[in-house]
Amino acid sequence: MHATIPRPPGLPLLGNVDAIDQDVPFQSLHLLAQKYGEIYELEMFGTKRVVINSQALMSEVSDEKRFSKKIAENSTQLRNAAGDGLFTARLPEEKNWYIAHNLLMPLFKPDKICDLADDMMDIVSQLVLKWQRLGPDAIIDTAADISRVTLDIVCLCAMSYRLNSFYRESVHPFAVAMADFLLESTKRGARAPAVQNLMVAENKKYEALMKTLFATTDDILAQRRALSTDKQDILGTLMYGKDKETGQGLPEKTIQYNLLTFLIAGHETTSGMLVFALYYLLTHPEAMRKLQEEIDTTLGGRLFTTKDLNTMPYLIAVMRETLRLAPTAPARTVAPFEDTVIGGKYFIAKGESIIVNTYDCQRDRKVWGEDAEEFKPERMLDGKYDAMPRQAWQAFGYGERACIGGAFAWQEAQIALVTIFQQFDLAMADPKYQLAVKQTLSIKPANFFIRATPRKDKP
Ligand code: MNH
Repeated sequence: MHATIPRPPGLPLLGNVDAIDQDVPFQSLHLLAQKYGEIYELEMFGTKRVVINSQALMSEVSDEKRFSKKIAENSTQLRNAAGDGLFTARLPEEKNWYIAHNLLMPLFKPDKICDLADDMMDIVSQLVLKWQRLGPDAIIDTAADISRVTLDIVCLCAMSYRLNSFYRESVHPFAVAMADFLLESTKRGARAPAVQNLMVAENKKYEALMKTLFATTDDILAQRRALSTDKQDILGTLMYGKDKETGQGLPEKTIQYNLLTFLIAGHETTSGMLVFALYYLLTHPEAMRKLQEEIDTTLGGRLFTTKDLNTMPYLIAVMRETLRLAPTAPARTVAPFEDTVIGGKYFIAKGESIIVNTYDCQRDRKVWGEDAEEFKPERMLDGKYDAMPRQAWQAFGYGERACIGGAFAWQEAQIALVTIFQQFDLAMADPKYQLAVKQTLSIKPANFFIRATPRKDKP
């Protein structure tokens, strides 16, 4: 006999649509996980999806012989901008994924990513200059400035294109359009098509957002063609790369989908991670002190170089612990190839959505102990990270469809955090700030303001 998977009560027609707050869906998944435990199911417009919340189940559905990534309802909407780009491609049928994946994988190897360090430092220096000039009294919108960094970095590193977000009063219009697009896509994913069709004004606005997004990629492509260079960055590789086996290149539309994919996937996730890291460090002064000490001891005031990558254990522990408690891509969806049973008793039909609630899976007390909810970088030190149960930490996903940008983000985060703490003492603008999380697909702290005082005690 199979065990019944608990299901929160819902309205007959809508199922459990009302159980999910579409402004912060991860928060609803989290609240339901606290109530129902390691597994529950939701029904939306007649389709069932199972949500799993434990390390054991996450580990089980990471078996690529039994399960693969599924482009579920919310990601279907993302396909309006990201189509058969890497993140939203449907496998095995969308062959452009294999072409783009094979072409780009070599560019994302750690030694290739090292070549991007100067460009990353270039953008981080712009943040440093800004904060130095603002001075210690200014109240800084942390997420806005960190997003300037990560968006400009991915644009410069992947496409050799300067957005120059630091030379604008407000966030770049492209970034605004993208955030609105992501938010609206999430909501559309939860609406019945008949309802969506009636929302004429919303649909018009959505079309306009997509126009803005594709206008940017048109411009990036036009600029590159005008240059007639053979630069082998991500953009050049997408435009001119040919599949080794078939000699096939990527169609224009798929190139655009991939450019938007990199701008979406490569920017908000990393900025969320950095803002969460600052939040956790500012609310854990002892961790902040240890980190600053490690940076000062290691570098003695000189600039961070690629030789310093991965040489500071406490820094790495802070980053891992940040992404454990706040995996900025807080969920992913898989489905089984065949009817199957998980956890030894829960029946899942072939093709049915299983939402891996990474956020809760990475807070599993069975793995991390009674203090699982607490920020403790120490639990990632001294080989403890390598010794933990299989696949207990999945902030970058798992397997064939795992994040391609892991090494990119890891290097970027080290450069940004080291440089910030070498240059500034940070403080929360409001010492009583209570963490509030906002979600645009990925998550980040909302309304988190800081002050940055240039350090007088630099080594
Ligand atoms: Mn990223 C896939 C998290 C930074 C580009 N990324 C994923 C997945 C997770 C993820 C989780 C898998 C999703 C799924 O299974 O459905 N990514 C992150 C996090 C950070 C991040 C937490 C930063 C911190 N990602 C980046 C950066 C880039 C990038 C930086 C690019 C420069 N990510 C991708 C792409 C994919 C992806 C592309 C899709 C890979 C594929 O399916 O082929």
